[in-house]
Amino acid sequence: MGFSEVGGSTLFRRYEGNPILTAAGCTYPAHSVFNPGAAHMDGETLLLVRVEDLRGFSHLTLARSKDGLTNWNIASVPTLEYHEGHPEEKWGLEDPRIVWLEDFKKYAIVYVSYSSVGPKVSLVLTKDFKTFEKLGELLPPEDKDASLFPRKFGGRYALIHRPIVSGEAHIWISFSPDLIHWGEHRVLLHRRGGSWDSNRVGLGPQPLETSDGWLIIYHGVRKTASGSLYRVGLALLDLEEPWRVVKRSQEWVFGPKEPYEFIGDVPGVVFPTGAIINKENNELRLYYGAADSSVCVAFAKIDQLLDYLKNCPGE
Ligand code: BMA
Repeated sequence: MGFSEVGGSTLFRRYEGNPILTAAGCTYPAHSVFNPGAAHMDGETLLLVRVEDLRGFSHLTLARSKDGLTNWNIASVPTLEYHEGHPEEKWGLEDPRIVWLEDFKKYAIVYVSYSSVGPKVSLVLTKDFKTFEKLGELLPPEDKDASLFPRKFGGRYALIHRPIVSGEAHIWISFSPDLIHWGEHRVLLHRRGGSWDSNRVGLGPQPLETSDGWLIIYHGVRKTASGSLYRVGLALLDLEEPWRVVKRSQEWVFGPKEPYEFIGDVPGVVFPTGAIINKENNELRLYYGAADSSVCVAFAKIDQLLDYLKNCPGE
């Protein structure tokens, strides 16, 4: 089965310049910056960063960099924030995941819109990250950790999300012909009793298409006597039937270890929400929130992740 070094093996390597973004580096007063969605556009890495303001509400702000690591150009005002007419966002916008929707020739950003009756997953479209079209919530509360797939399956869009059903937090997949009406809801990845992902699981970054299937990076939560530990696991979904889980790691492959992952608002949290694949060297940059306080990045080779998954069991 190939059990690896405790704490997530050697698959992911942290960037030595972590954290790459902090509240202190924000262009306006902010409490924390974390859990960014990521996209590649016009030769730049774009991070849509969750910024928590000094009231405790979150909005999303764009940061751009040529190499995706340094010299971040951070917008001087919030990029996406609550507006009247969107009550689903009254308590803030959180944790975006971004895909390029070829159908629309637009980026689809699915994010948590925190309504006064609980968190929902909502959709906004953009072609340039300058103008945005808010389409509102996709599903009722309580729901989080969602992303569209970049393409359709049998004429239907697919959404991975994490509703809480009867108090249980599993990862689900749902389908829609029009991005409005959702159905065919199925559990995709269960939380696993006794394991590092025993209390909750939720999608990490957007699903990543590889030759072997959709690479899913997800977070798993274990509650401990001193709080929850958020770690990261891998799964592989069938390319054409993404409701079929082909492989799932038994171990976590990345977990909190560095001081910046233990010191902050929520200690013991690594929470990936964005990923960029550099096609030239097949390297993945995984963007994650550390301790709900800063933005960090880690690297992995796609081939090594897929090789590792080959030796893992199915769900
Ligand atoms: C989850 C989400 C994330 C957060 C994580 C750890 O439920 O709310 O935004 O990073 O908890 O606190």
